[in-house]
Amino acid sequence: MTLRKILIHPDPRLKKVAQPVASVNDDMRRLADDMLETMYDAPGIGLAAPQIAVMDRMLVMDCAKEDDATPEPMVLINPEVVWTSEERNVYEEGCLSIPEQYAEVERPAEVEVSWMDLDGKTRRERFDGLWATCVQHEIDHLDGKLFIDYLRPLKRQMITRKMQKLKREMARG
Ligand code: K1U
Ligand code: ZN
Repeated sequence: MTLRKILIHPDPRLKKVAQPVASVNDDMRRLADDMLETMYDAPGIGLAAPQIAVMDRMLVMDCAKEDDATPEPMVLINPEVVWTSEERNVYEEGCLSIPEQYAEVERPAEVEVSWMDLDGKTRRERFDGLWATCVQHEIDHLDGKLFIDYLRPLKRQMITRKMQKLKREMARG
């Protein structure tokens, strides 16, 4: 398994729509392992392939985040939201591609998602709570959308400027 570098906003690759995966093979399984390792190492509760510059529609997540919780890693290929609840939920979101910036985002409280698993089987499940927030945040990454795109333009600009400064500092070393 290999730790992959996470792209930091602003980066044109984070604004692109990822491509559907045709079939599951060993390369995809290795990519899933790398993504889970990268997510746990960050640490984070989700990661979408475009965040590591892979433009495939694949995401990983594990929202069982209590310290003593049993890990519940999930790998979703070609995920699609097939139902959303009327009820909405507000959660203070973060993003591994926008480090140390958090903001409240309102989304459907429950969603039903269909996807292909690593055995190539179609799965369908209803998510609520943090799992629902996380799966929507990750599917947005596959569509080139970031949580800051839900914010007022001024707040979004402020965060983008902070990230540009961070990237300049990181490049200087
Ligand atoms: O997609 C990402 O950038 C990962 C992101 C997922 C996410 C967080 C919050 C709401 C929706 C989606 C993160 O994992 S940010 C880090 C984080 O939330 C966290 C890290 C360690 C423990 C608990 C949470
Ligand atoms: Zn994110």
